[in-house]
Amino acid sequence: MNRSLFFVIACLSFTNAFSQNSVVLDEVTSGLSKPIGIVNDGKSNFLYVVEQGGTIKKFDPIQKSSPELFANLTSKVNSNGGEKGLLGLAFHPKYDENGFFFVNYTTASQSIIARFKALNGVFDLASEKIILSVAQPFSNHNAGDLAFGPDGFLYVPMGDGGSGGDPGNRAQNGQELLGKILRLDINTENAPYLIPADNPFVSFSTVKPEIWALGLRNPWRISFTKGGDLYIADVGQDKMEEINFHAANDNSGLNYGWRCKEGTDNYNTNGCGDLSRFTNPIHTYLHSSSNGCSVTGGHVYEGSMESLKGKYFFGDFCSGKMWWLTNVSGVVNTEEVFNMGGGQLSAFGLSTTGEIYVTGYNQGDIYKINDPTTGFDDLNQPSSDIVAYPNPTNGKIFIESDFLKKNPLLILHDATGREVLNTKVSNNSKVELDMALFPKGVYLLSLRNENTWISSKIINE
Ligand SMILES: [Ca+2]
Repeated sequence: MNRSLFFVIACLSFTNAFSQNSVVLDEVTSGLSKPIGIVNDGKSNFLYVVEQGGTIKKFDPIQKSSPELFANLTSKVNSNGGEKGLLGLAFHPKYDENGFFFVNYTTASQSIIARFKALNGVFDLASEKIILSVAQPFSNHNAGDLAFGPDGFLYVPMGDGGSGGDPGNRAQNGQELLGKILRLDINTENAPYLIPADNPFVSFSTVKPEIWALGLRNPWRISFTKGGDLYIADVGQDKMEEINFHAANDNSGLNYGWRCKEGTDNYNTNGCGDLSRFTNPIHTYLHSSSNGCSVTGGHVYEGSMESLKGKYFFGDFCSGKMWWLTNVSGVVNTEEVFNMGGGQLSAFGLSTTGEIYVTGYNQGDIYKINDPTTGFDDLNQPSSDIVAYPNPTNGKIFIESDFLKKNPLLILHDATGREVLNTKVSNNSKVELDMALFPKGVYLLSLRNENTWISSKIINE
């Protein structure tokens, strides 16, 4: 070992990590402006962040890279008002072949769903193909998410047009696209889109054929599981927030009840007929200073951490609370797992490997949801490639590894899984850490680059 490469980390960079009981959040990037969507491209490690003002930035959450501009749509987007802007993004299932991605944005008076092209990752603003434009009578309730189902069709949740109480009765009107989820076949060059032949209302004269589901108010984020189940978070009026469920392969054309019902309560039943025909949410929570006032739908965790598998994560923008929901054979349970504080939790996102990320809207940060023990559980590769001494230590500890020459990230997790140190090592074979700066306890030291990691336990006495 070349002692001349002796390197002291004089300035420890503590990352901004939250910690509570059931999950921990580790910051993976920062410096964003009003992030309201986190999307993967189906192939790479990159995550793409939708910024409400009209830009899409991408970063590598494993490398924790800084966000870089992917697409600038600010010339198209009108983001005047809290609920307008660039609101949704979905990559074509064959994005790596055709470069197509789809966005949902507002202009002064419309919602636009459009396709753009980024061949080899290079965005072409002039490639825009308008798929659908829908007039918005009010500035709020634009929903705006986009998602491809496992069936390859594009699902478009639409808000009820806005104001309060759905004054135009749009969500229950089958001739209106507002207040619905639409299902479109976008694999055509001869038309803006095609109607999938098995859409539920193709043979109904009273309901537009694009419609997949009815009775929604402001569905703020939808998510498919790998198996095709669909979770729909619908923002309530004054009383309650709701999570709705749509089972895979059900194309019966469900009606989720708004404005006849708000959650499980009746709201305005004028002209609603038999109320039992509506599909109730699988979970609601009442508005309160503790619970919040505006649901943010997330995803079912299908990544690598065993303790999180099968749990649907969602939260509330007003309170910042995050819950997970289990839905086993129709038996639904929820548990509060985190509190980010109000004004932060605008969106959840999935990586290609099923890991879940969340936005810090006000702060412009993105966090990865981790099991508190993940620092120990997912870093189980042999640690013989790291020599750490003295160990246990009550002060300085020296870390030697050939891997240090590969410019890895050096990450330290405490016993609760909280990330307490995250710093880049540059071309060194030996690092000195001053553990006196940290509380006593067991730590997991790991060295990571994009391909691999190694780790070793450290005891701080
Ligand atoms: Ca409802």
